[in-house]
Amino acid sequence: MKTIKKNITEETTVAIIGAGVSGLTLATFLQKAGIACIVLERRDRSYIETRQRAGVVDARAVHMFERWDLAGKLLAGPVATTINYRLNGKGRIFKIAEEDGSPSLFCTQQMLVGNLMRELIDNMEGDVRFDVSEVVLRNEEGDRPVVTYADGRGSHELVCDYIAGCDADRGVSRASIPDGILTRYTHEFGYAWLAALVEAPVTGHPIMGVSDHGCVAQLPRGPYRSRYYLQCPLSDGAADWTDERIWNEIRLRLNDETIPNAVIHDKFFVPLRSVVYAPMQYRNLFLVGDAAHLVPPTSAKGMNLALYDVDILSQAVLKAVIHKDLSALANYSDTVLPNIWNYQDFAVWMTDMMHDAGDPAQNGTFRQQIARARLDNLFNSETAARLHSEYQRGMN
Ligand code: RFL
Repeated sequence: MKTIKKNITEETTVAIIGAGVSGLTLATFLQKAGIACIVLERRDRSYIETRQRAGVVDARAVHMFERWDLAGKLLAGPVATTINYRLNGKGRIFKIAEEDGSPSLFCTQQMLVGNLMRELIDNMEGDVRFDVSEVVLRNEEGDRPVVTYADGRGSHELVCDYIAGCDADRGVSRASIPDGILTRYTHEFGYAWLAALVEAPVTGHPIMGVSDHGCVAQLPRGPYRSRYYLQCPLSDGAADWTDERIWNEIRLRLNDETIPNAVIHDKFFVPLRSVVYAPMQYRNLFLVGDAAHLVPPTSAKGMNLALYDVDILSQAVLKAVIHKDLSALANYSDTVLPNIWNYQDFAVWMTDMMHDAGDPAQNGTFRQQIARARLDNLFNSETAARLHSEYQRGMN
């Protein structure tokens, strides 16, 4: 029998495109503040709940969740406050200086996303629509924005006051902005990371390793797992890295023959790049998280910057809707971008240091020595160590 597909028109205050970490956090805050919002997500719920990425919610983001009285429900336990910066197998332990207030917390991105979904959908009856397709944004001067999309029930039209583009780098939100409005700033590092999620926990300190054979990192992902990262040429792909090759390279770069092989759950290949789009708004559309900026994973800041954007945007929407004051929304991009550039600087600093200090074929022996001096400085200068701690905690 032929199904009759309907056209359905609805209204809401904020249409949120994308149910990743930024879309779900924004929706949870708005829902808690009594502001109507609908989230549109092209994937299904179980896919989102199992997508593995970041591991640490930095102290700044912890403070934000505390302000919303959600930290206890959403975040997990303490995280290591040390980093083992190894140089050709020789370790030096950097202690991240704690300040007053809450520390950063361990919480993998999929734990946070799973907890947000439980809080938003199951406890607060928030409206998240999965498996939608053909999302199109209309954001004309003088009209209320309209988002159209399709699902199994037919085609839909969502009339709203604001659109939050939380659909990352390849989404439709940023792509809907006419040519000539945004400037794209980008930096390619010229190499990639192979990311491997393994069935072996970090047993000592999280590792950031420099080696003559390339960078290697091991970061915690729960009591049983960790994620290894291996620098590799852009010409490689995940298929070029067999499990045996990965373990051999980890042993070589950490200069430790005793590391045993373990199960590798997934591998992906991430070309290292930094990107910023400015401004981060156009009429009533506001770009959030990876839709507006990317940082290399060396900095562990992508998710945390997305949460920073949500912090500023949620407060601006509250001011606009509850107090009828549009000033913070008008200044959203100008408020957020200085922080983004600050952490782009941190990400470039970390990435250059960790890679240039290794294989001199990378950028030459002069850059190798400079990068090693930078690394030494973290252990020789209290001022440098303090600044590094501030960046790690997201408090700079
Ligand atoms: P997300 O989390 O990718 O969510 C975007 C959502 O939008 C949906 N979507 C659409 N929905 C409807 N219609 C469309 N047309 C759509 N197009 C897309 C997608 O399905 C998805 O659900 O973006 P968001 O919210 O901006 O959050 C950004 C973070 O996810 C990202 O920055 C971090 O994962 C980056 N990142 C890390 N960040 C950290 O803070 N610390 C880390 O240690 C860290 N490690 C990492 C990372 C990213 C990695 N990859 C995958 C590049 C490690 C890796 C390997």
